[in-house]
Amino acid sequence: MHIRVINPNTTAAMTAKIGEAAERIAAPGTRISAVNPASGPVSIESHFDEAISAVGVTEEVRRGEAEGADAYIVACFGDPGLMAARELTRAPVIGIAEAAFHMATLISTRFSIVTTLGRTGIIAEHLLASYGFAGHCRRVRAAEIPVLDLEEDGDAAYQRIVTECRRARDEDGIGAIVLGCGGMADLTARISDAVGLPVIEGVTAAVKLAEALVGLGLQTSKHGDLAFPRPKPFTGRFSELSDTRFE
Ligand code: 2AL
Repeated sequence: MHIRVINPNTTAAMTAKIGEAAERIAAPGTRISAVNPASGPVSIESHFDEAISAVGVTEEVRRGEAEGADAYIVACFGDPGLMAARELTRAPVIGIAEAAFHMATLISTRFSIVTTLGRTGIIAEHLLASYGFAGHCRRVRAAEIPVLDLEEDGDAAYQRIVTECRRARDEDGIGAIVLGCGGMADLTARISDAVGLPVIEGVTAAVKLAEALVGLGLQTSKHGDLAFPRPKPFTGRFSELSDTRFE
């Protein structure tokens, strides 16, 4: 089984960390290939960053199709380009935010999210609403650390995340915590030990869901809006997509 893990930002060190976390949790016989787009933002912290990175996500899915990937993971907590990616393949495509939300509801009745910046927390609130998980999430908290501080200032970032997770445990009336950034993929066990609650992190959750879907033989439905995009002319910088038959 080949799972393609796409880090939508262009920071190779974060891609390597995400890939290692995915490999550690993957079943024997699962091959992980971790990639990131060649062009785009080095971190994703805004709607604008998400819009640009979504193009890169679709490009990486198309490359994965050429290599025969069995499943894809979109490894940024905003799940940028998730629905577009699903249109381009029959393989399951899982976003790390939706994976973490699903897992959290299976082991707790209420969870809180601890993410990087307040503004990305608002993006997470949009996702909770659009996915139908708003009633399960008590609070979205931000450690107020830029995404790349997780790479460059790891220990200070870790301390701030743990502090916010302890506040969530003590104040939110929750049973579990969801970590809200792909760059936190290596912190799950450490934070869970420090906080004493189940901690769910999306990259690892998504690997296990991808293995389950592939094992069940379940693929992305091509009936309805997730059908392959209709061939049509594209203009300007996207003209090479003109009349592409994605199937
Ligand atoms: C993210 C993430 O997971 N990767 C990234 O670059 N930005 N999202 C976030 N909420 O910090």
